Amino acid sequence: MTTTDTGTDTGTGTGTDAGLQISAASPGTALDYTDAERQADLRWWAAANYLTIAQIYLQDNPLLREPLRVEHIKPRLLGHWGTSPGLSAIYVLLNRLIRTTSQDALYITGPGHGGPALVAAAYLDGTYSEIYPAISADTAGLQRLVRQFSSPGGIPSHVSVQTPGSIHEGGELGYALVHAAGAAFDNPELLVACVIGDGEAETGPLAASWKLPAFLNPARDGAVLPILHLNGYKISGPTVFGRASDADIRDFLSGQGWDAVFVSGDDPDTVFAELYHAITAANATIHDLPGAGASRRQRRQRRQRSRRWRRGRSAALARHRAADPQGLDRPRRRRRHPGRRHVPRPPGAAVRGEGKPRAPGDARRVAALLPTGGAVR
Ligand SMILES: Cc1ncc(C[n+]2csc(CCOP(=O)(O)OP(=O)(O)O)c2C)c(N)n1
Ligand SMILES: [Mg+2]
Repeated sequence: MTTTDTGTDTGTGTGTDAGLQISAASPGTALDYTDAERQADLRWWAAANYLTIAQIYLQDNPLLREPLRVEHIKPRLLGHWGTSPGLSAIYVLLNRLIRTTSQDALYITGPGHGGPALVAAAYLDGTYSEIYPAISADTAGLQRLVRQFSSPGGIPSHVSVQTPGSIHEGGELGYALVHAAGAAFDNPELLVACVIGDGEAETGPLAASWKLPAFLNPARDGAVLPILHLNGYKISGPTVFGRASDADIRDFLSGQGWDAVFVSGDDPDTVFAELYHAITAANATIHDLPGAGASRRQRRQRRQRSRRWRRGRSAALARHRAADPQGLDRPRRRRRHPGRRHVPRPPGAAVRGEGKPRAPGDARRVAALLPTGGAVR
């Protein structure tokens, strides 16, 4: 569990304990992070931040090649800047972790209006232009990128189905952590890093999700790494965690089963170093939990298999995109047999067995077990 504050000191929350701290409660070994790597990451982050703010404010002159005029600014702004720099910082640090360790990872972002940060990241790594060739990597494409954001007929201010790689429509706060656990269950190879806004943390579903360690099994499930983005605000209003002391936050989270590590500061160079240290050490700690996953050899073999599968899938998608450059007509997936979908389950607690999840049983057999009329209470 890591908290980060890359913004200004709010005088509350992590701000009460000045400077950067890495909790001694994190025994995992952090990865090396050279000055050159950090400078490269900071340059990528600056570009992502520029693209993010350009999407929010600009409708023309996206590279500011001429002096800014009022007609370059969108007439109606939607979304806000608050969370995006933190999301982009974690994005680039996770990418470095993946490149260094081949760790399978999923990034879930909960805080409000973080969409432009993820779109900026996909544009910078080339995925956006690959899927939407009209949003090309030149000034004309950039112009379209900034115009489409939060405009009628364009894309929303949260992560949406149009965002490359997204698995769930955003917009409604509260479900980040429970989705992270859902992805990690029965997926022992996976690291799910999940950013939670301090505003989102006040929603009912998220407040209840802190209990997840009770349901995660290190031997069978992947690692869930929640990252509480404690910027002190929900849009413009103060947050409860933002007004709490570090000690109170630590006590609360530790009572739910999490081991809190605090990173705070307003100097990007230092925060990047400390945040990378915290994330990679936490990942190492989770992998070293007693009973965690399979042996290193088995893990490596599984990773290789999954990479081969992904390569095959990418090749199939590339063939499809070549035939359909607009990228709008996705390949249709074969539907499952209708009798196998939404099967009612008999009353009583479900027991998750060892090994792979299995398809639900035959609908008629399950129906026969139900009380008369087939109603499930
Ligand atoms: C369930 C729900 N309630 C309210 C909103 C409206 N809303 C959008 S962003 C936001 C603030 C979220 O705060 P935080 O997660 O801390 O993000 P930050 O403002 O720091 O970027 C709110 C209340 C929403 N999207 N979903
Ligand atoms: Mg916030």
